[in-house]
Amino acid sequence: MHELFNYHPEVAEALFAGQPVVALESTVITHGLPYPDNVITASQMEAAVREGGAVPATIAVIQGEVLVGLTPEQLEYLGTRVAVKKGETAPFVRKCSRRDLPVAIARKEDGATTVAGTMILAHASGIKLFATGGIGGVHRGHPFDISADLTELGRTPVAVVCSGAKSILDLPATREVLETNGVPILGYQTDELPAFFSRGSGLAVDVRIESPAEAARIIRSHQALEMANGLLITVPVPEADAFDPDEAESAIVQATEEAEAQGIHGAAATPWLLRRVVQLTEGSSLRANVSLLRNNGKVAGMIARALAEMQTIP
Ligand code: PSU
Ligand code: MN
Repeated sequence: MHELFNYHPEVAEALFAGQPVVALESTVITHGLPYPDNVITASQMEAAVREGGAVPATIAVIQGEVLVGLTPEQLEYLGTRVAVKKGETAPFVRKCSRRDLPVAIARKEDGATTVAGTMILAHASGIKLFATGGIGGVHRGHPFDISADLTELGRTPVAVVCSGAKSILDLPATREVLETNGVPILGYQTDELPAFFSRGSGLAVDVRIESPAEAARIIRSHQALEMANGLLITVPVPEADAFDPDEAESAIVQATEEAEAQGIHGAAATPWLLRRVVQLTEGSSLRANVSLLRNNGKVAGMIARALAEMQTIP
């Protein structure tokens, strides 16, 4: 645990006792999903982590304070902040990747943590597992717009459970950067790297695993080697809730072209594209999004439990 962070009592107790804990990010709440679906989904994801056998710890910054584990009131508060600064009085939440965390904390702002930001705070707290929907990657047509998530995965030892990345990104390039950074891509009951809304991307994972115990064994040997990097565990969206790949692709192509025409890039690109894809698909992509978030929470909970069980065996 970190002495400067504020732990939810249940999370503090679990960490102290060596019980399984799964970190959850907050950018998906503030920048990834519309209100009130964001708050509802975040609490369903917490419930799914419990169902898997672990304690959920949603991570965020509120008024400059790092919170590890949120109360329902804090979740609602974050879910109703606006993501874009509109004037002095508008509630604003900073999207916090690695570079943003010191700024948000020093200025006592509200901050939502990305995959990179959440990995940093989870690791500082002794949390080994982290569940989310999709990671950032290399943007299509912008080979130098590489998400800090990929760099973080190369230098922070946390296992990230996700459904790959949205094809708003250049997935082959994203995969190459992960390889360069030494990040193994495990496919949970899949041979293919999932592409968020759809179960496959046509790209191979590095290794297929079948069970939470198998994932835990790989994390365990990664720990034994004292490697500094992270691991990626990719889980396809549940079959019944997958979103039609062609429909997803055409919305993504349109959104990407519009972003290009409007000159939207940098940190604003991902949130803008996510919002636009939801609008273009009239919310029908939302079902897949909610479903995979819950499922990933549950799988991460099961892996965290398997890992905690292994660690108690002498
Ligand atoms: N992809 C999604 N949903 C999300 C994000 C990515 O499908 O909510 C968020 C995550 O928090 C991720 C961040 O870490 O966007 C990546 O932003 P950037 O590309 O600016 O690094
Ligand atoms: Mn970027």
